[in-house]
Amino acid sequence: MTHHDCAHCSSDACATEMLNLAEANSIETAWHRYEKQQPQCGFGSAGLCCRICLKGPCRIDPFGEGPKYGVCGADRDTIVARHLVRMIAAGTAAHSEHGRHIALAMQHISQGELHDYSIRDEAKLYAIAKTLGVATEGRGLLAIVGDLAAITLGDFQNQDYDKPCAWLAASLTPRRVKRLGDLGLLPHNIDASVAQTMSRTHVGCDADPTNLILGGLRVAMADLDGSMLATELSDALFGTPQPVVSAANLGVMKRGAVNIAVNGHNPMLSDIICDVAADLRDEAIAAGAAEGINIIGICCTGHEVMMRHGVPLATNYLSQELPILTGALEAMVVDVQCIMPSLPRIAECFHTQIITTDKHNKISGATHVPFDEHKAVETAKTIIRMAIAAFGRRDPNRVAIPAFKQKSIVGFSAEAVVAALAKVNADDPLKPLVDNVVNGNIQGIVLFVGCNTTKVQQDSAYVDLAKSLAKRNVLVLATGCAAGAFAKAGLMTSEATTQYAGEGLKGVLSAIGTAAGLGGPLPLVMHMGSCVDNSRAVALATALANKLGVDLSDLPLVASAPECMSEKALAIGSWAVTIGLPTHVGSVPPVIGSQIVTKLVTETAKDLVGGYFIVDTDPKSAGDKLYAAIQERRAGLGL
Ligand code: XCC
Repeated sequence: MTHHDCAHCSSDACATEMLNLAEANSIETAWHRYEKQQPQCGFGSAGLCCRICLKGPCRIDPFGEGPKYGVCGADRDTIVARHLVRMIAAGTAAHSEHGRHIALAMQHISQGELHDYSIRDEAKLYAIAKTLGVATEGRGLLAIVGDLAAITLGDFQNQDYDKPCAWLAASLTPRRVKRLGDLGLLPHNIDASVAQTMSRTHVGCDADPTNLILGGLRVAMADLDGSMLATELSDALFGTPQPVVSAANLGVMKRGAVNIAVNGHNPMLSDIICDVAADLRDEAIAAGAAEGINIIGICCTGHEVMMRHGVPLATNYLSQELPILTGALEAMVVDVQCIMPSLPRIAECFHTQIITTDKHNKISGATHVPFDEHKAVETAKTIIRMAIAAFGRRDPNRVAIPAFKQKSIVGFSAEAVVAALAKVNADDPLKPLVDNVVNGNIQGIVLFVGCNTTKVQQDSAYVDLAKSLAKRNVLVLATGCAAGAFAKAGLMTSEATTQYAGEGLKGVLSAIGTAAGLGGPLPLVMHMGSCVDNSRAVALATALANKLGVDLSDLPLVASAPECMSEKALAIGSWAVTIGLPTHVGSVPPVIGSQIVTKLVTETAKDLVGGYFIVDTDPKSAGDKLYAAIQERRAGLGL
């Protein structure tokens, strides 16, 4: 194996420590594999390699000297646009499949099945019913659950093309619903939007890049719909997050415990594992683990249980292989999305069990324990007992848990933010936020989303950008692996606010944090949850826009995905643009092979929907551009 400068790979101290260990033991990680992939294909990077039919692959010469058309006649613009919108559709399918799973669970609960689940947050259920126009007066809980499930599943089934998805229509600002409706950008059906995107990008169909990109924005809105319904219904099922003190980074693992990581996205299993772990504590102790069972999170399912149970976060996407290298991980339980197929290969060198659970997703080398929500507790117990058995095979001499972890205050759902603001002004909770935006103590709001990529030093772009914007009094929100980066870097603390926030922002976060009884300022970065939970930020922004009587595209609100990697991140970025946000991406999507597509998403979109992409790999100049976009929005509001 080639030698790495491990500090260059990641800005996370634990990751660097584990990467040095990987080097010493010749264990290959994502960073090693990335190096072996160099140089990566220039045609693919520019989006100019078309693999849609078997006459291909066709390549368009980026410099205009070689072929200009694929065998079918598709030009560079069509090729780039088709592949981009297919990626957005895949992202939409992923988020929405997660949403469907939750919606079906609600339906089954309403039918008296799924005895291991209940509606833990009735207040949230009633709030959703109000939003979706479901009657509650004098009705039983299960009847309401059934109606909500039916309306939600309608978003996967409606065949009336002109009737927009119910969740979007009920949740966005009236102006946004009208604007996107007029443009034909409000999807009628999540599944149909994905299928139609696949259909129109089949060989010989849509060959107009502008039309294709508009289709991409439409299917991206279906991603937002799927995310919204997944988040909101999960809250009803498992509880709406409230601020809780937790911890992040590999130092959360315990030498004396059976360590079980939950990795993936869907809370249907991970939430039950958290509940059941307490019941099996004595079995773990009997097996020699004096500290019992320690559940830790990775990626978005980690955020789901961190936000609701305070479960500590071990790490985020790019470093998901590294907890195994501590020699103290008994099991990693995975479900869907962003799970590295390399995990079983690394686990082979240790005693760790990699357990796949989703009925559609298996990984060779892993043990498959199919998850059935009808037997959720039973499945969770089986998995935990496998981990307890693995503890007996742990080699104590190989245990090397990094000593480092950071305190993290998490759990800022839109409801939790409003509740904190209500401590300042009970009659009009949003007023303190509006007043401080107007008087400039808060210049604007940035939502950090997305992943890690080997193309950026892990977490560094997030940390640099957040510090630079917070210093300029921009309120920072985060979800997904962005939130993981901030938690590990210690930016979800009151101390970080004191250290890094500009004076105006610091004053506001201190006043609210103190009034809300947090014993100090609100954290510098507010953790809003997993990637589907980006809809929480949309809910908060929509409430703000409605209060001001403006549209989302008028707010000094921007989004940034400086280390984005997945197709889901492209879907999120695309709906962020479509709802009107200037949206930064820091790893370049495969679009630069087409000037037309690049111009469409970075410039023309602004006239059409108000939002647009800012592509910039340099956090410093990206921060300046995001800040300038915030100032432009402030000027538009007369601020
Ligand atoms: Fe996946 Fe959600 Fe990206 Fe992280 S941020 S790498 S999509 S786990 Ni969602």
